[in-house]
Amino acid sequence: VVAEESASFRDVLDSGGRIEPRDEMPEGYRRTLIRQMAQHAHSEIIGMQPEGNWISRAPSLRRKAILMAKVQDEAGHGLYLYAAAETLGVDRADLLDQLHDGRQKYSSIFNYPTLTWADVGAIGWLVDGAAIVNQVPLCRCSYGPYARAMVRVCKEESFHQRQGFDILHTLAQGTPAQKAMAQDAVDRYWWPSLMMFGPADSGADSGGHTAQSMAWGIKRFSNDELRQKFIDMTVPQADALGLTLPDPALTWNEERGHFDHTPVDFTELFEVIAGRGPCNEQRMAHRVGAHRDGAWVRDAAEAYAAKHAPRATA
Ligand code: FAQ
Repeated sequence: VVAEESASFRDVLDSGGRIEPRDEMPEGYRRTLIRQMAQHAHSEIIGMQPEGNWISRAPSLRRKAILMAKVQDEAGHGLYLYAAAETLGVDRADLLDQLHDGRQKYSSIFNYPTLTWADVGAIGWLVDGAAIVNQVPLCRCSYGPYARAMVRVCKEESFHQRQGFDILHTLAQGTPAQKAMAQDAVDRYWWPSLMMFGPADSGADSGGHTAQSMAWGIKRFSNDELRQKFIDMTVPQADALGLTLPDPALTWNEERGHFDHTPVDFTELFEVIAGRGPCNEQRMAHRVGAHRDGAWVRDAAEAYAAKHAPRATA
């Protein structure tokens, strides 16, 4: 790790190559990747909670089996991402400590409650849909281990998105009460899903990391570009579902070749990121409690490894 970009590092980026763990890299590049990858990993495991809330109440055995598989996939995604982050010389246990004491973040979206079964559909359709739009370009991220982890994650997210669409499709074709439940879930999850892409590219609501992350080939598109891509993709899908999106300004702009929309209220995003969303306290308390309750499993695994270590090296 070096302070400045070296010529060899720049050459790899300019030729579209991959930076690998043993390659020389600027300290800022390494730190940015650790921040983003850890935040991404934390999001995957905190993201198990809102849907996990419905496993015991899924409306059929089939829906329950599918939801259990999805939530388990999310644990797997967390695992790939923590393992990928560890190639940058950090320790997973330390990353978890940083999540637990608030030094690292997780996605704002998982601080919203899942009030009905339709919310599980809205999460699959909108949240996984947004995750795919954000993560497909990350398969071309300049850091090899992150890019490779994203390939498999994206394949699994595509299945997740289809299952969410299928839940909402079934409800939207059902009784008026079921259709209303689906519409209510979409109404509540639409704006928070748009906030997943992060703050605006410019102005008072802008983030700050995008320009540097794009120069380093970590991000390939800006937050607003990806948000627009997601909106353009989702409007026709809402039509196919027979549901509406809660934004009267959504209209096709022929000149821009995109849907126009009401600007996102970033005050809400910043409030949620600062810990003041509807479920932040509950999510963190559950996570910290699960970690504490799992201490004996980690201790047992360590004792087992220690017992078998001499045999493994013999
Ligand atoms: N929530 O300058 P930028 C999933 C923070 S999908 C919380 O734009 P950057 C799948 C940001 O960290 C969700 N914090 O920053 C799933 C920064 O903080 P700092 C996970 C946010 O990094 C589905 C500050 O604001 N996906 O889990 C958010 O260049 C269903 C300034 O922002 C990923 O993490 C937010 N929404 O761009 C699982 C994707 N937005 O350090 C279960 C990878 C921004 O300055 C169920 N990450 N911040 O204090 C990324 O692509 C990027 O990190 C962005 C943010 C686009 C999220």
